[in-house]
Amino acid sequence: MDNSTKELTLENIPNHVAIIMDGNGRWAKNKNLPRTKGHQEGMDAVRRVAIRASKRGIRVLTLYAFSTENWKRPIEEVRFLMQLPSQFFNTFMPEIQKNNIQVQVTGFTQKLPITTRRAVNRAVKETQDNDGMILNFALNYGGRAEIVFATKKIAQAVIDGTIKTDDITEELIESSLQTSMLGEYQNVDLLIRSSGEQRLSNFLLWQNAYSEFYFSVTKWPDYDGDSLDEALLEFQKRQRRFGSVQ
Ligand code: V07
Repeated sequence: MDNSTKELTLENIPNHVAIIMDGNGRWAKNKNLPRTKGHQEGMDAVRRVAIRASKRGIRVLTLYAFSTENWKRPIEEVRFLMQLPSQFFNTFMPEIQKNNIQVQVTGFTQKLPITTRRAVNRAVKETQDNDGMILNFALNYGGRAEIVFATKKIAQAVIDGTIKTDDITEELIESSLQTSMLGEYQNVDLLIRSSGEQRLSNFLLWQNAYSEFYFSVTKWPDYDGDSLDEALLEFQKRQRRFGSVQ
């Protein structure tokens, strides 16, 4: 049977969806606007996609907001990016609460400017009792740096005698990563990247080991709930093919 005509169902929704929100700069350039305008519009796409994801029953949505490499960008751009988290919550906190969304953060957050850190920590605290979707922002995140950090922590535990070498298992490594608070949903089921590039770019290296990859040509500021649905439908088609005899 041709399953290309099938519609999105509420079964087979991926638990953990992770998105590389690419194409903000290119979107702005095409419109002769400053890059910051692309980031600004990209923030509204975050709102649209988070609400749709929560309505679809996704348990965790992880968004790559700022990588450890992004510090190399011009200082004015970095400064603009660093005030986006507080702007995001000033504008959208009522909608986050109304949708029972819990905010989390993954990455080297101690190295963020104090104002950014405060805004994020406050949002995490204000939403900690919500039991709907986890909206997890990867902020100052790098996959290799995360693994190096976890490795040092484990090595020190061996030196201290708290654990033996044989206690190093996949489970122990997972519990040492910056996504450990996601518990049973720590591993990604569906990875989406917008704007046409087809690379992982150091995003959740361990956690993407078994995920489905979906690439969209839509630039992030144009991404919306229906773009997410297209990715979910493709995920379901692949699951059905995987489940059939052929
Ligand atoms: C950022 C907008 C989306 C496109 C990608 C780059 C620009 C939302 C946040 C954010 C982060 C943490 C948080 C709440 C909101 C954000 C940065 C950039 C650095 F707790 N969008 N967005 N952070 N962009």
